[in-house]
Amino acid sequence: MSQYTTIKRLPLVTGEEVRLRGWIRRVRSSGKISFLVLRDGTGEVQCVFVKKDVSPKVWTTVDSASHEMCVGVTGIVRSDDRAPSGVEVTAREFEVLGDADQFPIQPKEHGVDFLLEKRHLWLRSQRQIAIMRIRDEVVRAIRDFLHDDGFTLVDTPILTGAIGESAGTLFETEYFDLGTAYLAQTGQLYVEAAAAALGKVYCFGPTFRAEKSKTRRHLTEFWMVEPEAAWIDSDQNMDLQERFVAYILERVLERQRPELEILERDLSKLEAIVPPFDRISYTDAIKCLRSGGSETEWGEDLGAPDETKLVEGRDKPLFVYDYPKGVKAFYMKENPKDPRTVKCNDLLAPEGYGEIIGGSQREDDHDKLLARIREEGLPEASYDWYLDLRKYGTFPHSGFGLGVERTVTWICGLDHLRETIAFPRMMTRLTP
Ligand code: NSS
Repeated sequence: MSQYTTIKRLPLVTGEEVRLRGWIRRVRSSGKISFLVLRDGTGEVQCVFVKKDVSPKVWTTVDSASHEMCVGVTGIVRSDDRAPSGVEVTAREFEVLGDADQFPIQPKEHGVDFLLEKRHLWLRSQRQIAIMRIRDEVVRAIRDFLHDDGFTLVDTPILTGAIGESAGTLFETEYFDLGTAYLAQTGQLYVEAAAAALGKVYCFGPTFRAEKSKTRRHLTEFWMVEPEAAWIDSDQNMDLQERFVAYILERVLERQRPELEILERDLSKLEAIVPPFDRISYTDAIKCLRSGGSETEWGEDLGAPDETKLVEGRDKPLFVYDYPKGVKAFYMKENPKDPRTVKCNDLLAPEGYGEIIGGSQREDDHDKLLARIREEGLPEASYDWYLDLRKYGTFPHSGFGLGVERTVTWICGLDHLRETIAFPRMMTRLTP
């Protein structure tokens, strides 16, 4: 028998002899019996070695086995009601495929800096595996929702010639004879062009911001999905965001419950989130904050403490809409009812997780957009093509960007963004 079986398949072959391979999650021995938990990427199973039933050579090897070794196990599958997977393996043969002498991460408390240093090995922990699976489900839910809703994926460039969001957080690199290229902060300007071709589009990829902040909400490289749709205004844009977020949550709750349980996430908090979500204007938000003692004045951006205050006592995410022009990007549509503000929204997650979405209706008036580009001191020539969209068949359109890591942080109930991506990039971390 040379074929290997996966752990996931074991419940289908109870009573049979199988060969497994994987890594040792943990191993403990009483001197007469050894329990070894094996992980193979499809699941985990306990393998039991009884000294008197295996050869002396097998017993000696098992007895000296340590966690995270790569090993092969042969044995009989038995159903076992106490085991999480419903089965365990009575083992007969054992071989070491890859040693793991002195595995750096031991079953004890390690500081987070050490764990980040060993991120390539830390990924094997049960908690990190749960987070990666939830992230994967979030990403799949995003794609499924958009596909089913009639959006077409359009991949946008990472090397760009125009500033997408703000000049303050650009990564630059020399680009042959053409001067400076910037790593994309957003694909938005490009999906706006594609929306005039396809109606409903989205881009989904890594985006880059040279954030000099060391907060728990900022990465320098993060993944953002950016839907963009023709004909929808700011209110309809919020309707779309609401349906989108509710769908993502529903999918994770439906398919990744065991993973959420590993993370000890309070599921009732996530289950409570069904549309509609409350909406409050920036102006009302400021009133509300100031009456609660905040010093933030009308015209200033909301800080993280303000955001936390606003969602206090709320079970669902909260939309804050129509911010002052001065704190938002140049491309947002001027509010006809109050030109000091723009037609935009942030979506704040509950429990103090802060902003997970930024969206807006786009300025579709050529001259107003040009004036904004000038006001911001942006290099006009780089926006020629973007202004063309307002010269040739301009159309009302809106869109938004949802940050994957912020969303996963909230869904998983984590303290910090850094665990939601396999290899986080922050101001102070470029390796592994
Ligand atoms: O800057 S945003 O608010 N908006 C945009 O980039 C628009 N161009 C999106 C659009 O309308 N197409 O960023 C959107 C989201 C924000 O709500 C966060 O969830 C996430 O992107 N974001 C980040 N996540 C992690 N780290 C950093 N530094 C970060 N910056 C934004």
